[in-house]
Amino acid sequence: MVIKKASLSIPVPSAGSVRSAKGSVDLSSDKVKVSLVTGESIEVLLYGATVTSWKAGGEEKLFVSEGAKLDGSKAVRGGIPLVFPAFGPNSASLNLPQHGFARISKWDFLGENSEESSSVQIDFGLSAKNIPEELKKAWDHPFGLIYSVILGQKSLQTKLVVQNEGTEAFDFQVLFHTYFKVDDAEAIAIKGLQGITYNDKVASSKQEETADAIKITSETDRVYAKVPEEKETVIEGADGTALYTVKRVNLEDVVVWNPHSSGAEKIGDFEPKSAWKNMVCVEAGSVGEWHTLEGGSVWEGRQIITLA
Ligand code: TA6
Repeated sequence: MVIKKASLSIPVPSAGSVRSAKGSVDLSSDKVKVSLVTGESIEVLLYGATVTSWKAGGEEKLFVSEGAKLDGSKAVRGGIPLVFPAFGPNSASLNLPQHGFARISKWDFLGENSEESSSVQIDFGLSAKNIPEELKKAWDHPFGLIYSVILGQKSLQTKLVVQNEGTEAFDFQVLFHTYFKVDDAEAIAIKGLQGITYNDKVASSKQEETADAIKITSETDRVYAKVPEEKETVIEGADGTALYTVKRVNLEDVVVWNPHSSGAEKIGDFEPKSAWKNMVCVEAGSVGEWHTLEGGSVWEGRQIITLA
């Protein structure tokens, strides 16, 4: 879906709190916290606009490594890092850091802009002015990003709007790199991807998914391509109940990643090394191909995560 450029004039608030009947939005120097009157909450670092906590029913729903840096010194190992404008090795081919620059840049907080009575939406902005000169040279396009994080009682949504502020088209990829917290990664099942062709980055092969229930038994790193939007991805617990359901809007790929014990050993900030058992990444995005965005146009993609 591409819509013509929208003009934005949202005031950028200073530090402080905004309270409403739904809850509160608290801005500090490095993060924003949203708390609903019903008890749910999120925390989002201005660094990378990285969601680092989502609490519901008194439980943390996102995995963050104990070795994660939360001081802006490197991409957060956990939560929901935002991959843009390129995924994985494509970043390197553009001479960009792994997974691009969005997750390692300081975003502007654009305030609360809730559109629904049952949820609170906070927005973040990033444009060429926010990114270091050397990265600008690697991907030199006049872009604007508006990233929305929307907290509901039983849901968390992340939405990215990409604006091409120039006259020349540019290509980009995008991914919400969500680290879901689970009790035992080897006991869960991931459903909704049967029949989809995937790129197995561990086996370096392309295969069709034959399993109705995908199990994590070793290092798993797969890009499921062109997954029909109506096929939601479900993470089921050991007892068969749905823990998380991921719905995509205008995002055609799903990445499934768990480093398992062998992979965790190789990742410096993955701590403790046994914590691979307590996470699984199911990532909604568009990373199999490149999106071409014409000058002056706008693209929007969204994931909607719901709890059982
Ligand atoms: O999304 C899966 C993946 O691309 C894996 O290949 C692995 O590299 C993971 O992301 C973590 O990447 P990071 O750059 O955060 O260490």
